[in-house]
Amino acid sequence: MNSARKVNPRERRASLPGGLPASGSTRSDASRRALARQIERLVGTTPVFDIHTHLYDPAFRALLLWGIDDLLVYHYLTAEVLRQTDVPYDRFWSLPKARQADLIWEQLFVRHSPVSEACRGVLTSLNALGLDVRKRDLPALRRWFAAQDLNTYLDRCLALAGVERLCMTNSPFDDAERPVWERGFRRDARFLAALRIDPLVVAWPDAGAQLAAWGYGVSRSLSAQTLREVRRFLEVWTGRIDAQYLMVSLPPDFAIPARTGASQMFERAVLPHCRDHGLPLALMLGVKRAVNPELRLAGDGVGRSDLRALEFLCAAYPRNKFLVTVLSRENQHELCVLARKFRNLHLFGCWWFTNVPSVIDEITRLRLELLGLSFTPQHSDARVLDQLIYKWTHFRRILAGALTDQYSDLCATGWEPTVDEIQRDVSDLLGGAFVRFCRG
Ligand code: FIX
Ligand code: ZN
Repeated sequence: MNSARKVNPRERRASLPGGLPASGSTRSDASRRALARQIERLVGTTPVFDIHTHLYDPAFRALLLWGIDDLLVYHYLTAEVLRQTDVPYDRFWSLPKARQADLIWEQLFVRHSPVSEACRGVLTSLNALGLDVRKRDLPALRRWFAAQDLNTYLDRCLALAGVERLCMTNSPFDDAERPVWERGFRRDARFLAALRIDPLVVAWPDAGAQLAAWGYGVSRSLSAQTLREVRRFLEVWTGRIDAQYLMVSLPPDFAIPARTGASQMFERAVLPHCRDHGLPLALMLGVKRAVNPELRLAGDGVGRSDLRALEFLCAAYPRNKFLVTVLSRENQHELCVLARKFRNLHLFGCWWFTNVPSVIDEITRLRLELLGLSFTPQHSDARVLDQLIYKWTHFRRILAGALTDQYSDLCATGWEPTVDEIQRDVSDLLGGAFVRFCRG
């Protein structure tokens, strides 16, 4: 990927200011501040490859969400507002989007200070777009967004977020997106596809009934013929969307090997397919779907995953590549240790409930300490275009802080990283290592 920013050749050769001070014990405050500024600049200007989002190529039109109302009704905020009000759930869902947004604005921004990460995120994005958030004027914000042209606005959001390319989440089982792929369209090269296959693994035989309706010769039981047809389905969709990887989210108790349909589906269809195409399989582990169904998309919870399943997969299938993120904070250390054991395992992102500054900071430092630079510390999971701005602004700040500490500790040993070396490392963290893993 073309991610290296232009560096002045003089600067390239230079070591960072500082190094061991005369005493040999600590760096001076001034040299540490210079190091921090340098890292902040490199982290702030290196383009990102955002490897998991729920955004769509603009050709999908209304499926690409953007603007103030979509920012406000993000499911992270619906979960928060439904704690602050006693509006009955069904009454809330019966409201049109703009009225839901009004309620969220009133309750989470006006009547209480917007201190949660999801609230702060809205304000970071608005502020970066040059909007005056002090006025607390929702109608004025709506007027501003209504005047934007989507294509120009898309470029602006990507530029403000520093996102060069991103992966969508593409499900053939989604009735809104499937017909767009089937019709065909001119791709925007910045939007890459990832084939999402949850129903095949967690909702068989319902998913089988869908496949049968689309002309695949499948039955309820996972017979050899059915599994062949599932592989044909995967072939068709991998090719149609030019998938960069396949992806599935799994509950905490997912087990493999096991005498379950999910285990069979993996071992006899999904893994062979990924091997044949050299494609990674992304596993998002630890989600408990619909803990409170009344909250709809906001109703999912978290559980600690049994990572023996992942250990088995990595060990038994060395020719498969696994991209993995886990939802439970309690799993993070164990996951890092697993990644040290298996080179076919690449960790990515601070997913969903771990995507809050205190936990991102902890996880990122842990990964740097245990894995060095061979992982992808973040993805945005953005569902609304404008969220790219805040998700990456907030993350870059944390990454710069963590890297400053790591490089300062390095300097204390007498090893002085050059600007070029730090640029290389940051480019790896923001997409380069992912690209190499996928190609390898
Ligand atoms: O399964 C996923 O890809 C999750 O990221 C989503 O289902 C979830 O709703 C989300 O948006 C989390 O950030
Ligand atoms: Zn997601």
